[in-house]
Amino acid sequence: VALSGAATVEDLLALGVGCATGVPCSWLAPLTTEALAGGRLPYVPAASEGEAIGIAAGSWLGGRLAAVLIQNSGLGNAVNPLTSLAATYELPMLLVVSHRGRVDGDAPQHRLMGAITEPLLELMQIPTRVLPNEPVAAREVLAAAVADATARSRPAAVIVPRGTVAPADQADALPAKHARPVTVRVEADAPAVAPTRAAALATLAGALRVDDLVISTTGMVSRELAAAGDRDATFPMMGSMGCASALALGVALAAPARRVVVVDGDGALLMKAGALATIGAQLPGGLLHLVLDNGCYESTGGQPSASANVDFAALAAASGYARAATLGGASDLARLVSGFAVGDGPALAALAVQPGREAGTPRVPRTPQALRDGFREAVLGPALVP
Ligand SMILES: Cc1ncc(C[n+]2csc(CCOP(=O)(O)OP(=O)(O)O)c2C)c(N)n1
Repeated sequence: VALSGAATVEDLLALGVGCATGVPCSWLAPLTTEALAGGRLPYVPAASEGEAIGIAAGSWLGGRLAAVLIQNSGLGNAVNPLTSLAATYELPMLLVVSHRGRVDGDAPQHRLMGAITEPLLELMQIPTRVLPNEPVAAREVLAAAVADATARSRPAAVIVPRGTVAPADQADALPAKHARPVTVRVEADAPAVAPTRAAALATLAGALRVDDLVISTTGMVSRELAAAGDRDATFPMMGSMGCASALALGVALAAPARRVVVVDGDGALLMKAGALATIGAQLPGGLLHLVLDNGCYESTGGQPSASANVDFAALAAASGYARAATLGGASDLARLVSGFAVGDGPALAALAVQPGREAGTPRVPRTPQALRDGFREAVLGPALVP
């Protein structure tokens, strides 16, 4: 016996899973295919497993529990956001991990990861269950994992041995190129003197509306933005470098009526630039992606990044964003944020900022759990937060 993909997707829906994301594995293909074809469980194809963890985190913050469907070979790609995002902020998600290399005979590249999959999950303190191939028992295991994830607010994993899910037909329809407005590139008329990062963040803080949801990247960006105005609707990331835009995508898809602003660094964006294509494919209309480009990893001492030869607006435009702009200065930023409407996105605006920091900027003053709860309440309203 083997599980049917369709029935397993129904089980996930019945357990309250509202969204799936991941990177394909042939052993899990029936689930992915079913989610894509059935349309009952929205599936967001991620460019990397780490990005998928970011999307799942944002999805839950936006009110939709997510399942992350990945091959164990991609577990390594997910370690950073699992440890520094999901564990740090205590964010529930269901990991469905195929277990390649579990038994002899699989391809050589799966052998070592096959042997260390369960110990690696255990090292990350992620409770792990093996998915049985019998439907009733499988439903119980999935239910136990989801209960564990939600009751204890953390990722919980189900690992899937070979042959557990019955093979399905090949996914038939590849996504068509979506119809979208011609990308507008706005160049500043007269480049102004680049503001400092702190000044740009203060300008942003001043242009925000009360119910704007903001996600800021790890490092001094989050600290300086918090210093410019700590608010529940801002989620400062303290780790998971590169995952801010994926998390913002998860939020924007779960809360499509909201303006979602993500503040990225050049180094962080380049670390997970695949997310641009994911965002360009998903077209979250409320997403505004700001890149504060100081040409370096300022937070760790100003070491140069590779951004000097990168045109972030061109990169976003080429990735399917609806709008992309290179801003000339802080006043462009204020104008852009004031004028941005849900439906205009996804939009990216790159702003050159001076390297350097505001001396004495404290760490983000609230605990990760308080930041999580405040942000979720800002998305869902106090009545809806369990
Ligand atoms: C995965 C990972 N690698 C390295 C670091 C260390 N680190 C923290 S902030 C940072 C620099 C971020 O640079 P950028 O996104 O350009 O922002 P900036 O600090 O320049 O404003 C680095 C490398 C980290 N937190 N996580």
